Amino acid sequence: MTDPTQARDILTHARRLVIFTGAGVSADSGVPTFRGASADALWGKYDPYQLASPQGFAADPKLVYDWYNWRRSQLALIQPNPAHQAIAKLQSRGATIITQNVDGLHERVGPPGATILRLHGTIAADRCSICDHAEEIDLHHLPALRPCPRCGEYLRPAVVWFGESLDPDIWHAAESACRAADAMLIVGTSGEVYPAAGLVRLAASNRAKIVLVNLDPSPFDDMVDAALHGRAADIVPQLV
Ligand code: BJW
Ligand code: ZN
Repeated sequence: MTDPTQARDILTHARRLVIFTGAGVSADSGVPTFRGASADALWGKYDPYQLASPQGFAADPKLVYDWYNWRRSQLALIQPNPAHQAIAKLQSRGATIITQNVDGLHERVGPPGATILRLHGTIAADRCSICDHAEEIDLHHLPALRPCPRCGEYLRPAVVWFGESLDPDIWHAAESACRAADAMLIVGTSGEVYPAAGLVRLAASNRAKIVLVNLDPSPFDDMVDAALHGRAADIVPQLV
């Protein structure tokens, strides 16, 4: 980790702080990331287009649904880590959280009722692609693949897969927050997935100061004001 003084300074003086998180913020809770050097990284072991695309679900709905249930069963056992807790402190001081994560860990520690802009949906619900019927999922009592009670299509996890559009209201709220931000804290994202990764450039082009916390090098390293490489659960609490 390089000197955190400048990063702390940026966060202390921010008036409109946006926190942009990815899978790395949950890695210290035991949630596998998608990419990165870890041997557990999901896309190192599984094919993203088979398991996280509408075409993959159409080809083998049970395979995809069971894979999501496996991830749900992992999530039922894990807890938020000190990075989520530190981020929640910033949130209670007015920061906006934009997350790519579907794991719900920010919500578990954040101030009750606080808004979190979940760009890629939630794993704790199913929805119907045809009629939009949605059902919450209890992570401790997982249902099997089943048809939509309204239209008969298979219900699928309420996440955003490759080739699918993000919820336009959430996306526009995220863009507005980034345009208005005077500082951004990025935690634990490879910055490879769009349009989410474009939010960093949007904030930077509106002159926000940017602090990055990530284990591995990322495409944002050269455009940020302070880059701290290491584990989120170690570094983020030191900045807050
Ligand atoms: C730590 C740490 C520790 C580890 N502490 N740090 C070119 C070709 C083809 C397609 C495209 C293209 N350009 C753009 C696209 C479209 C595509 C895309 O971006 N593809 C790229 C991969 C090339 N995007 C989309 O399809 C999006 N929709 C869209 O664009 O709609 C318009 C459109 C329609 C049709 C055609 C084209 C465009 C939707 C993207 C949906 C992403 N979905 C997933 C799965 C969600 C459900 C689920 O969870 O299963 O979302 S993929 C996966 O990646 C997940 C994540 O939210 C997302 C981002 O990952 P994230 O969070 O950055 O995690 P990692 O694992 O990548 O990185 C973790 C980082 O943490 C690493 O850097 C580590 O170093 C670090 N780390 N431990 C701190 N302890
Ligand atoms: Zn339906």
